[in-house]
Amino acid sequence: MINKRKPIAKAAPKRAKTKVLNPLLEVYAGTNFSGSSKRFRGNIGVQRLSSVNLNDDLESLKFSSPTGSGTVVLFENNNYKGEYVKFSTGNVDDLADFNFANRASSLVATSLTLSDADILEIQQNGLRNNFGEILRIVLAARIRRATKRRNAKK
Ligand SMILES: [Ca+2]
Repeated sequence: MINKRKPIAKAAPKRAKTKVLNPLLEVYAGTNFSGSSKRFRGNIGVQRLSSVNLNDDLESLKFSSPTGSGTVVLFENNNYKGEYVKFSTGNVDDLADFNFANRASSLVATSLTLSDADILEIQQNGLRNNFGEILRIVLAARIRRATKRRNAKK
């Protein structure tokens, strides 16, 4: 007897694929893309790598952008301060080659090509609105939750 299969439910219409125009940054605690890692997509700034448990803990990275151009900047201190090193798209298998192993405390990744003047602007005035700042949002949410808890205790 032929076991007729149930008609397969029609798959939900696929969402139109969003155009991938965002750069993708992957950072690693070990050399050669090993160890703990974290992915960041989009034009973003990470004010504190400590928030993803990677403060002073980056040794390699991969950076790609659909436009083929872009900039990653690693900063020695939180909030884009201190010495920095910048890279265009590509892979860096050992940040020690740039004297920046286990030093980065904040970073910026963007499909824009940033000049040193642009970076100085970021260091002095912070990021503009066309950047996301993931960890500021996380921090704000944390503060909100803490305030709620305090109020609930009253
Ligand atoms: Ca640091």
